Amino acid sequence: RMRRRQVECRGDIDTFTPGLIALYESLKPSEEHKSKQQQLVDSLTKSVSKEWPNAQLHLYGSCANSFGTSHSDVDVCLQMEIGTGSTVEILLRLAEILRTDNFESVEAITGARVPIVRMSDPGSGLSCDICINNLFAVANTKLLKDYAQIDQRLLQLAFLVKHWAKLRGVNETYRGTLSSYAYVIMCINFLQLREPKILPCLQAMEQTYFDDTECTYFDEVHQLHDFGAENKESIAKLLWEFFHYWANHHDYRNDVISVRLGKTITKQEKNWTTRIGNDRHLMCIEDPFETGHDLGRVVDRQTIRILREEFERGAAVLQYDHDPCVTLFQPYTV
Ligand code: 3AT
Ligand code: MG
Repeated sequence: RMRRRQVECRGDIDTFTPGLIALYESLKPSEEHKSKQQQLVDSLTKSVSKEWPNAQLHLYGSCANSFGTSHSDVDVCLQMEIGTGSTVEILLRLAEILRTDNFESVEAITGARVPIVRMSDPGSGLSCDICINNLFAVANTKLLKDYAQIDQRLLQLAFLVKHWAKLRGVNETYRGTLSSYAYVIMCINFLQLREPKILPCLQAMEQTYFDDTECTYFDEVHQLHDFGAENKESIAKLLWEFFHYWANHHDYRNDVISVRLGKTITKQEKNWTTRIGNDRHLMCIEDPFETGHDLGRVVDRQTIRILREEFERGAAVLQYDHDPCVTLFQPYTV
């Protein structure tokens, strides 16, 4: 197993907490942004219900999981009976309708793992991804939202990590780095593993079934609002620990992080030891519901190096820089 480097955090780390909290506050979406989202949802609902009156429209992703910023797009899932047609046919028809209704840059992306229509709404200026019957996405959205209600340090940490990832250019799945969703999952698992724990493992707790799928878990999170109270770590300390974990502690060769189990498990247990097709399993992040799905599947030999260098940089900046709240988020330039 990997050599574990023992490093102590700098003594004055907590002095950076107010700056980080202020940054987090500035990233939260404004009321104006929320009303623009609603505007988009309203005009989309109008377009969709003309053709498919029984379709239900669900918001998923960061506009509904509480991890959204003012820069986040709107993710929509249409739930409908598709009868004999295929999802792709529906998406192509949807693209046609949206063009007729004057949405802009309408594009059907049908070759992706999750086929979508992407468009932008001139009314609100927002862009939007629409998928069909992707109930896993709706379920994982609720899971993230429920975790966020247990301890406010999750939202703070995840906003900062997402912001860092965007500015440092490591939030681009099409280039082999990680999705926003993967970063939030990494934050949840990290807080499940603190001592004392800051988050529980909702999927391992006794549950009252709120649906009949495998996507159920203990969701009465109002009972858990003081769960992490015994742990007094500040957000600056946690952010440093997060980078330090991914830079120096995580066992990339053997381990898989699992929010479902609230711990790390081995690649062996998941049969993720070798490359299968395009899934290289170099950095393994288990999806909480689609457990055969590795959220790090896009990471390759080159991008894993880039990611690890960025984690190291993050830890070093928080450890040694005199103004880490600025330096950490300096945009990456070549
Ligand atoms: P942004 O604020 O838009 O960056 P987000 O939370 O909307 O963040 P994404 O746009 O990456 O995140 O993804 C939108 C949602 O799609 C989040 C999650 O419910 C679902 N999702 C994304 N990637 C995956 C994945 N690899 N596996 C399963 N669900 C995913
Ligand atoms: Mg999104």
